[in-house]
Amino acid sequence: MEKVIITAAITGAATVPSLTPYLPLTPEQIAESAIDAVKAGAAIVHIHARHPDDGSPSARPEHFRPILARIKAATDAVICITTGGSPTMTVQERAANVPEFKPEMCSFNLGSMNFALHTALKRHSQWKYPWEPKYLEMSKDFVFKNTFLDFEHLCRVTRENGVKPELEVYDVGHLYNLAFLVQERLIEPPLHLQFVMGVLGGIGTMPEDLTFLKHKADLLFGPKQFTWSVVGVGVAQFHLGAISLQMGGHIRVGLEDNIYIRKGVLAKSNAELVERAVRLASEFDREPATPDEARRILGLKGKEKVNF
Ligand code: KMH
Ligand code: ZN
Repeated sequence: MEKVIITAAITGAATVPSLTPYLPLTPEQIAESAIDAVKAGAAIVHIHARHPDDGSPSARPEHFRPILARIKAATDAVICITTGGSPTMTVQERAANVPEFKPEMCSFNLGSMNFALHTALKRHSQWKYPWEPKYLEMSKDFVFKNTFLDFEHLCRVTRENGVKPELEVYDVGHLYNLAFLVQERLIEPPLHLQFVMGVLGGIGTMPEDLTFLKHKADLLFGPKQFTWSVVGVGVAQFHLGAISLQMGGHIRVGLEDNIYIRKGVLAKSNAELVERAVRLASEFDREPATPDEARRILGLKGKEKVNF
């Protein structure tokens, strides 16, 4: 079977600092965690930025640049910058880092949806930063906006800057949104799909949820027109990763989406999560792809063509 591309999602915007002491927050911590994740076998690192003073999510280029430069200097990894940002950002703010940094990849969220994080308030009551409980509570009435006008903007900036989208699919309707973008020639195959499973507001984490999404993608695009990866949110991350590995898919792990190395045990780093993914892959006779093998599989432009 083809090599498996392991993506490490380093810090994200959904995991708030008080949920785990191991979440990288400062630019230095985020960069070093990504470098260690690459050493452990990740070919792609998926990067969000945070305000250095309180760890709150940030879309500001000055918070991204030191992270990107450090990872590029220390590794050959493919860098995927988020355009999802956080619930407190406009779509323009979120997408502005694409023309700014011209990364090899960026995320591309394929539909508006509820993106509820407030359940964490039931499990936690001590907060390091005052923004955390407010942020979680606000998510109960938050719609993660990704309209067809937003898609047109993101299609344009990714095409103009040679950026390959990681197409975030949270539910089956998002595949139909994508089919429309392909039909309108706003986005060109080959596509790279990221099945994001387990967000409260999106599809669940049952095995049949995954096989259903993959089957729908096969019907809508044809199996040769896309590569695909799976990120399970929470403890399902490795259950769904195991199914993906058996089906020829790729896998995304990381503290952005899952703070546990196994049920009830906090992961101490992104590298630890990547190491488990590498072990799991070997059980299904799949080797981790190197960054350059990932570039070949995904058709990426190369790290010398980025703007950082
Ligand atoms: N953390 C995932 C649930 C993005 O960054 O644009 C969503 C995500 C999307 O990674
Ligand atoms: Zn993300």
